[in-house]
Amino acid sequence: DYQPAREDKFTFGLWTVGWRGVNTFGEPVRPVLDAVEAVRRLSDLGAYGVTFHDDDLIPPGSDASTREQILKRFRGALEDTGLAVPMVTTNLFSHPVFRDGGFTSNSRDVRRYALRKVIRNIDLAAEMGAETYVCWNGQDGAETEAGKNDRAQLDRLREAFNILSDYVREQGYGLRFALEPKPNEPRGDVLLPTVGHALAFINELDHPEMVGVNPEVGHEQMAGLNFAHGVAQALWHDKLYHIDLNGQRGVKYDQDLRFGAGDLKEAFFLVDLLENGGYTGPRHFDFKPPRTEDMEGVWASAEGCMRNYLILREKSKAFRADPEVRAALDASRVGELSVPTLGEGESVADLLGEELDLSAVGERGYGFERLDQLALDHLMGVR
Ligand code: GLT
Ligand code: MN
Ligand code: MN
Repeated sequence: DYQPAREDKFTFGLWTVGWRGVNTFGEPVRPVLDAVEAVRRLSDLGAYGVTFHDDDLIPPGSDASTREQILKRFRGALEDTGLAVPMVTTNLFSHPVFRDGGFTSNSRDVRRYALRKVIRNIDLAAEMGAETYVCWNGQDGAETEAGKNDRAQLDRLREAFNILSDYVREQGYGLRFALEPKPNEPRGDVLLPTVGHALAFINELDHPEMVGVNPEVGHEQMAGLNFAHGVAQALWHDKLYHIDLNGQRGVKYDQDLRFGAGDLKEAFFLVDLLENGGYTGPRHFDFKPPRTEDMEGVWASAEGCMRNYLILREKSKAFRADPEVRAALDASRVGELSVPTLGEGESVADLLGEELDLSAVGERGYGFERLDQLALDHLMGVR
């Protein structure tokens, strides 16, 4: 009956179910959601954990005693429900001071403030037992070219992660960072626009082993890229530290639809990959319930994210177990790609001594259409 269980590891950002439905032209449509209420409802729905930005939980500017009070209530709700906090992140985008970004603002004082804000929240993340610290460069980017020195911007981003990695090591925290790429929105062009850019950037850090990626379905699709392929490469590099699941329909503004809405076929292959590709982290939903919804609709939307994941997981299992699919995989030579091109003990001399029957092999078809149709048949529920 697709009832989520804790071991499914479904997690939600407080900012998702708590999103009040503002958009560029419209005011908020829903009331403020109390974090404790969010924890209780998510627990009732079968989630495993919650995640948050510092500001989702503690309004910026709160004094120390208010902060303590809020945290006490929140911890109480976590204890009552048993929900975990596997990931925490920082809001470096809402306040006007971040209008030119956080770690890469042209203003040095803003960059120093951004680092302080993150460091303070890292302490809280560690205390809550989080394993992953997500960094989304929300406002780091540009609308113009002349106003940004791109090389200096990358230097400052690297400096920030070197400082933060040193801090985490000095404190002995078990945290790892996960960079979240996005091609645009809110900036015209956002820094580290895709998974590929982020992976390349990580190699330039002092502690690359402490930094991975947190790809989001819609963000890669906004760039017209295939999300499942991006995630596969992140896994190949051992860099899939976390993931943001949601839905997006093509190249347009960031829709943050519930998981499964949007490109359903890519969602199927994504679940297939996560379930079989060695990813053991949380299945984190980062969606925004549409503004047409009241609070009941918000919970229906959250439920839908998990339900769709579970359905797709079942479909993927059935697809992999289907004897016709196995035969089709063989016919498509899918397994052959895992065989090294040079055999053990072989050398280039062996290659050079070989002939390929060009006309015969040139006629070889790969049968991908039949195989892919079997996937669609499973997905559409006719097999
Ligand atoms: C914001 C954004 C998300 C990021 C969050 C982490 S905040 O809602 O749309 O993609 O994951 O900062
Ligand atoms: Mn996200
Ligand atoms: Mn998004």
